[in-house]
Amino acid sequence: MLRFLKRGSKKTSEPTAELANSSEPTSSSEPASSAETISSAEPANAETSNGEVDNALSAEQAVDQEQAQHGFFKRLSSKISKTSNSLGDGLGRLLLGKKEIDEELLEDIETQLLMADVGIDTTNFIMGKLAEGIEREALLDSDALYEQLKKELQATLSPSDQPFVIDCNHEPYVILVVGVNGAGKTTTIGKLAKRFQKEGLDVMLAAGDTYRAAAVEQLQVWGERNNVPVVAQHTGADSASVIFDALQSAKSKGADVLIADTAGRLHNKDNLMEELKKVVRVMGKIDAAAPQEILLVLDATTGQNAIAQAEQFQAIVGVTGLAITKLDGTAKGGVLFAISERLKLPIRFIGVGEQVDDLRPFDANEFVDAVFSNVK
Ligand SMILES: Nc1nc2c(ncn2[C@@H]2O[C@H](COP(=O)(O)OP(=O)(O)OP(=O)(O)O)[C@@H](O)[C@H]2O)c(=O)[nH]1
Ligand SMILES: [Mg+2]
Repeated sequence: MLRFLKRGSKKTSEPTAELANSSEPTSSSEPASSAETISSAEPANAETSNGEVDNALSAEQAVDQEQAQHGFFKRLSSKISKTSNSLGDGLGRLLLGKKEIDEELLEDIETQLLMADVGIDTTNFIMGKLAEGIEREALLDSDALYEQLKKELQATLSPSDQPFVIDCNHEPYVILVVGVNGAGKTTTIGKLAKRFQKEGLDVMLAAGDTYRAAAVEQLQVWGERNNVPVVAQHTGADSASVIFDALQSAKSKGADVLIADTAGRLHNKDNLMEELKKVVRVMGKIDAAAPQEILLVLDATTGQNAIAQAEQFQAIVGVTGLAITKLDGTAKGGVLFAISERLKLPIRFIGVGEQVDDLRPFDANEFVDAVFSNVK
């Protein structure tokens, strides 16, 4: 779940000043009116002196919330159906029905994990844990093995189960989004902008991908769709300077969140990776603590290569969180377990489609449950 650490007193003034830079958003894309609409559309935050109405509302909201949760879970299960077919259903078929545990069964489990891209190291680790249980005679048949395997998979993900928290003491809270070409950075930014906006936060975007033709326009389209201002310059401009301008602008307007896009880069190209260091350094001139989050976007369909990418980005700029995209398009969602086991980095969000609502905060138990949701 998304959580926000609220400032002691939330500012009341809406941004009104025009941005100085002509390349910055026009007043028509200012968030003021949308911010008003959003806060008035959030009954949970409404203050009322009538306690009864309050209680009635919260009971109704609790039911709504539960239904929404159930709906989300069903959607998640169907979105990651390729992974659940290969991993969850595959393991279910192998294990359920109180079969005897033998070498062949253990080998089949191993193969199933490897096929779902759990990775050799993580698979060995999990198989080792199961072998311990068998030796201790704690696991006597395949049903027990199945339950234990689910537990081990959940435990593997637990270091990454750290929800994204926006600390509103930072004004703005800056998220720098990095990753290789086509990983889904810009799409994830669009989805995040919508999500934060729904939570009543003033969001600004920085079009820091000045490298790829049409990258600026792509972000602007997301901005226009959601009525979120986008600070941009022309293609070929200095990325660090665009992001610097955006941070200055976000500060002066009192934005809650600034999300900065960057160019996709090969993780093994030193000069491009150096550019990212510059972006971080330049931001530090305005706010020593910025960026508050360096969100690395990884494409799940790239499998084990995602781990190599993460290690490189981590070494250069220090990744603080991950968004793993395209889990809808692959049977290899098992890579999440490998990523978590190897990197121990928080997985903040998972992308399960191209639409704006196809982004979910990552919850380890929910993910494992969704993987095994079809298993009876
Ligand atoms: N199926 C699916 N497609 C996605 C998801 N996230 C992004 N995409 C698609 O992946 C493609 C690349 O996404 P972008 O957001 O442009 O990727 P990028 O990292 O910004 O790419 P560059 O700017 O070229 O570095 C687009 O066609 C997106 O629609 C996802 O979760 N699921
Ligand atoms: Mg992009």
